[in-house]
Amino acid sequence: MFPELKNDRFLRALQKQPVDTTPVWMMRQAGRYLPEYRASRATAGDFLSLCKNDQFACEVTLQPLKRYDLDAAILFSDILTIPDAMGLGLYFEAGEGPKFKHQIRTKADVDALPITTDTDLDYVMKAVTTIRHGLNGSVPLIGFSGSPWTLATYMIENGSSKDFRHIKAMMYSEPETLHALLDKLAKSVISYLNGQILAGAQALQIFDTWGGILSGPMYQQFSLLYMKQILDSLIRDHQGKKIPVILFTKNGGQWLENMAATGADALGLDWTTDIAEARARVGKNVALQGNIDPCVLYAGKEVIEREVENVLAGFGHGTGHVFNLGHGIHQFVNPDHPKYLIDAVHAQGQKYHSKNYGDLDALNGL
Ligand code: 1CP
Repeated sequence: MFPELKNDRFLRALQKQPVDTTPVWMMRQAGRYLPEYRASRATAGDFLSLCKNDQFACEVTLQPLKRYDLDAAILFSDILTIPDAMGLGLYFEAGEGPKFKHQIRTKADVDALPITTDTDLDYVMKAVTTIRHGLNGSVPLIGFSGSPWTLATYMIENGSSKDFRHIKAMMYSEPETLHALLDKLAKSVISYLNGQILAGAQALQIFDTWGGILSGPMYQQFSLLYMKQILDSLIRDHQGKKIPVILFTKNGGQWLENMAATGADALGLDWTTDIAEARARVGKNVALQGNIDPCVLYAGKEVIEREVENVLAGFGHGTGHVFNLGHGIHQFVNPDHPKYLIDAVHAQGQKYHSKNYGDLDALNGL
């Protein structure tokens, strides 16, 4: 029903199958650093109108692919669609980031929340299908969701936070209330992501942007446990194709072994983790995605090419690496610069994939 996939480098690398060169995409690749994105947003009216109209969502998803030789597209949407569908009333205030009309602070607030299903987020499923057709088989489409913990931070703090004091206060003084919320979110995320697979997503990423603010034991109980529940309930094979899942906990570098044990196919790394060490620790079990500092894109071509080489060499020879930024691209980046990065990954990446992959894995001690 969908056109045949022409470039499967990204899906192959996630499954540690041989590739000709390292695949690359960028977190937040569709967004404010692109003038054409800002123009589409102005036409649509605002950010949420872009997300809620499948034609607009498709248009902005494809914008970075027109400029750069990317190996994957990511659904244009936001992680906060689930809390919005739970009735919290998401809105964006200029310069302030996301906000809700209703915040979650008490057990009564949590008890009143519904568990959402994919039909509550019909507009997202429709966008996935429209984008998949719009891609016309050029590259695979990534679906995504926030992790339950990360979604809960926004619902309880009512937007972005610097200290996360409300959610942490709840975690220590009323843990059962927070667990009840995380349980509802995990169930909602499962239907949401499975819905995206049925609608046409070919890989998934779970964004645990705020898992890294937790202590080790709290990370296990309040973030990782729920991501594991999600992984256990996702459709992992659809119409004869594997649907790889990437788990990204920002600042989660110390917990890679625990993250790999969830059964994820790949782990996203931020730039604070050494990719060579990460590969030595978990590279046998999972592929790795990352992890150049997004601020490298503020520099010129030569520096970008040098830093790309450092990350490629850090991972070393053989498959199992998807190149990415360590977090989302910044809105002030010059839109000419990502091209230097993406072309450098493809050109310089070839030499890491040229021989017998099994032997090269052995050379790397894997
Ligand atoms: O003004 C605008 O145009 C809105 C800016 C914007 C954009 C472009 C927001 C608001 N969301 C998005 C799109 C978005 N968000 C994508 C699109 C696909 C792509 O990658 O191209 C994705 C995957 C997200 C995911 C997302 N939203 C995350 C997880 C990833 C991450 O960067 O850590 C988070 C934490 C959000 C919340 C959110 N939505 C928007 C903003 C500005 C934020 C962050 C607020 C904060 O800093 O806490």
